[in-house]
Formats: sequence, structure tokens, C-alpha cells
Amino acid sequence: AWLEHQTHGFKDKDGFEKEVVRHVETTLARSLYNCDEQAAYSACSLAFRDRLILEWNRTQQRQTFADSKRVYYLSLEFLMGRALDNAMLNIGQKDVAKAGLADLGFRIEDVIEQEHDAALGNGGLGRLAACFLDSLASLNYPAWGYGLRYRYGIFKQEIIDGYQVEVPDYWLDFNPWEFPRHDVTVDIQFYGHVTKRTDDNGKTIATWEGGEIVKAVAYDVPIPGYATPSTNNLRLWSSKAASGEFDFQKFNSGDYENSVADQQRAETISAVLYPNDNLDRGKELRLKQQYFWVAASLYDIVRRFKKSKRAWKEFPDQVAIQLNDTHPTLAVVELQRILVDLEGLDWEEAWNIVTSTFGYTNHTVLPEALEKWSVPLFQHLLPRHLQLIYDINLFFLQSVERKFPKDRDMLARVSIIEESQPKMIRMAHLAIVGSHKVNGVAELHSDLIKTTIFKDFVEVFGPDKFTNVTNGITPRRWLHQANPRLSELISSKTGSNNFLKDLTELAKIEHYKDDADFRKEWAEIKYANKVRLAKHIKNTTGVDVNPSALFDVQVKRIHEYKRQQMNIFGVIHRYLTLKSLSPEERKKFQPRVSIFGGKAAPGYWMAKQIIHLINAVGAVVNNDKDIGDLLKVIFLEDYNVSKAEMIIPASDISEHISTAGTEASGTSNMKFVLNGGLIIGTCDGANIEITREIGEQNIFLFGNLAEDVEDIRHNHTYGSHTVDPDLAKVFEAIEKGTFGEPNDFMGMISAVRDHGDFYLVSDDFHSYIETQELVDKAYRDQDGWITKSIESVARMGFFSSDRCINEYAEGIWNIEPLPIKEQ
Ligand code: DL6
Repeated sequence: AWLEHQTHGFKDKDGFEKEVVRHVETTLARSLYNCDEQAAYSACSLAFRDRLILEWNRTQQRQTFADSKRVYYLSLEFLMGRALDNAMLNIGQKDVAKAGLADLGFRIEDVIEQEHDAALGNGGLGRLAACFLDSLASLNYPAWGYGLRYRYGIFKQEIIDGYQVEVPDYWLDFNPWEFPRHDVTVDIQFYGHVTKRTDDNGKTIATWEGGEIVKAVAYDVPIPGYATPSTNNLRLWSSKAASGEFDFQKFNSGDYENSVADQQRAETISAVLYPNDNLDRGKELRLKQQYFWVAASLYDIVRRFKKSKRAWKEFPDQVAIQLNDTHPTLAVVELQRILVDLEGLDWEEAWNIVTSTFGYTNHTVLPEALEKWSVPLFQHLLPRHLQLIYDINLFFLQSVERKFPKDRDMLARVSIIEESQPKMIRMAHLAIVGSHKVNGVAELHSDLIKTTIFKDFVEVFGPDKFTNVTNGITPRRWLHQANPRLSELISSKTGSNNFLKDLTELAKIEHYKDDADFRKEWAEIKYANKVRLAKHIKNTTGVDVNPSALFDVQVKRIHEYKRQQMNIFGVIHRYLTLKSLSPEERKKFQPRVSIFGGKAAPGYWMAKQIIHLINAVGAVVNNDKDIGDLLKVIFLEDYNVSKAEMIIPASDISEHISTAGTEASGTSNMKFVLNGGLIIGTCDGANIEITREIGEQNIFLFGNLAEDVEDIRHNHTYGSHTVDPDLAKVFEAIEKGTFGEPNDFMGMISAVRDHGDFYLVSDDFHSYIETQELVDKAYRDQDGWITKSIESVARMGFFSSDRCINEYAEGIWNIEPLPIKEQ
């Protein structure tokens, strides 16, 4: 209905075409005869962008006048993917654009394909932030995202001779979706020293002086909501030298190189996204990025609050700030600094405001991902913040001491400062102490943080401070946009597109699960998606795969805890089994295509070895005449959001096989099931809740449980540890050189055999192989498989990021939607 009232949409396809032509001829300064797909993409984006701007202005004005509480989502990563398709869908005029582009001689799919992904994130954490922005706008919540405008997002991955090679991703060549705000800048201070004096009332005044200043420049990205005019803002900061372009004096004296040095040094801050997923590297530039971004964002938020002329104590009634993992935790300290040092509030009053404002989401229990910063580094870079952290810690430990008198171990365990050499600042502890709510991202994960890494804090603060918000995904991108035919089929049965706003409406399709036509179409859609992926595989790898084979997909960041190594060992086991059979026996086997994709952090040697083994196995298996279509092994280069939109709808079974207790939630598991693919997985993260929703009969679970993992590891170290016999045969084949030089893969083998098998690959291997056999069997019963697929999709309503955002809004942020009135 809002479309009819929309003031700023295109009237019709002619209106759209006119705008596109205008942009081609004026903004792009090209003639229509010289308009290729790239130019058509540019002009089409600009035409939609013009629409967005109007709604965006209206939303911002309304939010300002209503003076209601806003939420600010601070995330170092926003893995947005492409924007045009999403904008067309959310504005509700994709059909108009399709017809208009066709008139101009273009297929809309080809035009959409021209867009470069906005890949300002590593994986799940960054993509979750992007889904949240979509839901916040769609549900009309007054919300802003704050992040960094990296010049280089996550690197582009090339596979050369089976190895990952990283290539820079320069994505900003043409980006119509951002608006530089050269008038919105903030000076950010680094280094320097602190002086203290006592004022007339005996109060100590601290002043942070000297050091260097870098300028933060705002770039705004409009975030349209679905089927609502609400258009929120994502503000990304870019760094510039405070002193302007370059040093004229040095330039004039002929020192050309150094004349631009300051500028280059400043611009380095927002130059590149750190390419680590679930790993903390402790680099100075990363800490600089964090402070730069957090300080600019808080300055902006405080500036906006001050315009309202309210008293400081009302700050938490107007502002909720969510910390997406510990990366923005410095915001806690920065707000305390603003309130105490700059605004002159008492410590207590300021601290109450701070803790009522912040919420902290934890996304991992992996120790290597828990951020720590060295005290000497802090002392050098942010001397005043270090003092404040010490004060925060002192007051906090005093309160702990009151509650647990003389429990020194407790004090040492919860302290924000780790007494190591050098001393380290534990950012998760600071985030917990500085927030009023702490949440995990799936039930198991939220339980685990309460019983393991944050156990002591539950005793200190009580259990109510800790809560769970199970992750979700936006059905607009991950169903409608990725799988338009399935979305259309669903709307034909549910009666409208309303399920895209209320995903629980999917339940209605379960009534049709025995309807022959519905089932036929369901199967046809999956097949067509597989044909599309098979074409992509052919084009990018040269390998022919049969779309009727079972497509088995594992696409995600490459990490030992996600256990792609177990998957490829399983593939080798399958290959060896096939080779040992007679041609007649082989024919009884279910043909499979094992598809992998994902990036390894450039410095993660083991993850790179896993990629190499997958490619080496593919090179042998795919060319083995005995095997033919029975098994193919594919590694898809450069997995990213837009590739995910093509790969996920084409999957029959996908793998979510992390060691139990290591994957906080996972979100691709939700995307696969929502697209009618079944999953094989461990009892980990959101797999458990997916099982609860869709039913045990519709998922293939295997492996040890989280509660047993510690004991098993203990046994590896202190008891006996023998490698599973089937896995031992796999190792034997690798060591014999079946897949090339064995030394290239020895790291993976010895991790299991000689170094304690931390990720329980051997312990879970047998159960994994057996369960894969069950998958084969189930797939051969196509009728049964389709029923499982339909039932699963029908029961996925819970996993919408809309549900998730409503839970945050009610349980953590205390904010209300602010619908924009239709004109
Ligand atoms: O919550 C989003 C996403 C989860 O779905 C994944 O299970 C989890 O691994 C990921 N966590 C991180 C942690 N990074 N840091 N810090 O990316 O979060």
C-alpha cells in the first residue's frame, strides 16, 4: 500500500527510462549509442539513488523532529554485497526497472551483475551487521550504523596452481551509493601526553595534549527499508591528514616525497580491512583504526544529542549503542572521557550514563579471537584512555572485592588488566563492565559464554545481565533476491509477499507439501538453480558437473574449527571407496559434486594448506576416468556475498560441521535451509535451534557434543589417541603422493595425528562418514527429500533478522519503531 502513496518512486517505466537516459547523457556524459552494460548499471543506480535520497532526507528529518531514541550499531565490518538489486526491491520498483531496461536493450540480470560487491567484512560478523541494517530500516527503527570506509575491502582471492593468491580489492572506482560529507569532519587525536591539575574545588582535571591529529570525513550510505519509506543511514569514516593536501613548504623546497608523507600516513588508517576472521592480531594500526572510528562516531552521536539541549542524565533515553563484538569497546572509555574530561560530570554520574547506554554482543568463544591490547601500546597511542581504563578497573575491582572479600583469584580472573608480561587489556572484560547487557548469538553459545569465558562475571553481576539473541538473516536478500522463483512460488501459495515482512507466514506452505504440482515446481526450481551454478562452475573452472548429482556445498571462511579439512578427508575416503569397487558396484553410488569456497586469512598457513589440498584432490578426482560423474570436487574462487546469492539456492546439502562448541551461531546454515537445501551438521551454534524448528527428521546431525569436547581433548593429551582407521587410510593415500607432493599437506595430517587433534577431526570422522551415507540414501528417495525440503523451509520463520532486531529493540535497546507517515 505504501507504494501507492510513495511520493518519490518512478511513475512508470517511461519515467524510469527518462531518468536513466538523463543520467547516461548528463551525469555520465555518454551518448545512448555508446551505453554498455556498465554504463546502464551506473545510470540505473543513479536513478534509484535519486529516489532513495528523497526518502532518506524525509526519514532523517522525521527522526530528528520526533526526538525519539535512536540506536547506533557500531561495527568494524559491514559486508553489504551489492546494493542496486536490494534498492530496487525495497523501493518496490524492480518490475518497472526490468521493463525499462529491456526497452533500452538490457537484461536486468546483466545490469545487476556489473556491480562490485561492497565487501567491508570478513564473514559472519560483517554480514550479520548488514542484515541488521536491512531489518532496522524495514521495521522503521530509528537507527544508524557506524563503520570504517576501507579503501580496500576483503582481498580478492585467486586460485593459481591450486594455491590461494590475494589480490587487492579496489571497490571505490565508481560507487554511486555513498555520499561524501566533506562538511562533516572530526579531528581525532593520537599519542601525546596527559597533564593533571586541581581546580578551585579540589577536583582533578586531566588534559590530553600534544600528539597528532587525523581528520575523519563522513561518507553516508542510505539504507532503504523493505516496503516502507524509512531509509536509515550508514555512516562510514574515512581518514585524511588534518593539515590538508600536502606540506607546501616541503613541496616548495623540492622535498616532493615527504610533502605528501603526512597525508599518506593519515590515509593509511582507513586504507584496509584486516583480513582475519575469528583471530586477533594485536597490530598498532588496527588499534588506531578502532579509536579513529569510535571517537569520530561518538563525537557525532554526542553532537546530535547536545542539539536536543537535554540534560546529560537523559542520554541513555535518547541513545543506545550496540558494540558488535569487542572491536568498538574503546567507545565505552571515550564516552567516559567526554563526560568527565570535557563535560565536567562526576565520575559516578558519567559511569551510570555510560553503562546504561552500551550493549555488547559476543560472537566467539575462541580464545585466539578475544581481543587484548598491550598496555605499553595503549600508553603510547592513547595515554588518557589508559588512565581511564585503570580507573574503571579500580572501581570495578573494588566492587568485586566488596562482594567476594579476599577472593584474590577472582579479582585476577575478572580484572580488565591481565598481569602478564607485558600487561594486557582484556577488551571483552572492559565491554562487559561497560555495558548493561551482554548477549551471545545462539542459545548454545549464550549458555557457553555464561559457563566458560564469562562465568565469573555472571557471579559478579548476576545472570540477568547476560542474555541470548539468536542470529537471523534478512529474507529479502536471502530468499527473494537470491531465489526469485522460489519466492514467487511461495507468494503464490501464501497469497502475497507478506512473508518477506513476517517470515512466520512461511508456515502456510506446509499445507501444500503433498500437492503434486507444487512439489514438481519446487523440484524444478532447485534443478534450475543447480543448472545455473553448473554453468558458473564450467565457466570458472572448466569442469563439467552434472546438475542431477547431489550438490554438497561448504562455503564459508576457511578455518580449522569449521573443519573443511574433515570434509576433504571425507571426499578422499569416498574416492578411495569408489576406486576399490568394480564398475558395476560403483554404479550404485549416489553421484556427488563436492563444492567448496571461502577465503583463508593471508597469514593462516594451515587454512591455505586446506585450500591447496581441496584443489589437489579436485585435480586428480575430476580427471579420473573410473570416476566420471560419480564424484567431482570443485573449489570456487573468491567466495563473496553475490556469489553466495547464486551458490546457496543451488545446494542440496550444505556442511556446517564445526567442532561442537566452537561456531557461535553460523548464519549461512539458515540461508541454505531457507532456500530448500538440507544440512549436515554438528550440534553446534544455531544448528541446534534449526533442528528444534524444522524437526530432527529434516537434518543430518552427527558428532560429539559440546559438553564432551573438553574431556576428549584431555584424553588426547593424557590418555591414548589413535586415528580412526578410515581416516588413517586417507592419510596413507595422501602420504603416498596420490594428490601430489605429500609434504605440502603434512601440517594437516600431523595436527590430527601428532598434535592432539584439537578440533576432534578423528573423533568425529566415523560418525561423519556414516551420516554422509545416510545423506546419499535419503537423496536417492527424491520424494522423501522434497518433503524434507518443503517442511524445512515452512518452519524457518524464526530465523528472520526482523525477529532478532525486535528482540534487541525490546530486551536491550528499549526503542520503538518510528514509522514514516505516508504522504
Ligand atoms: O554472529 C555472527 C557470526 C556467527 O554467526 C559465527 O558463528 C561467528 O564465528 C562469527 N564470529 C566472528 C568473531 N569475530 N570476531 N571477533 O566473526 O559471528
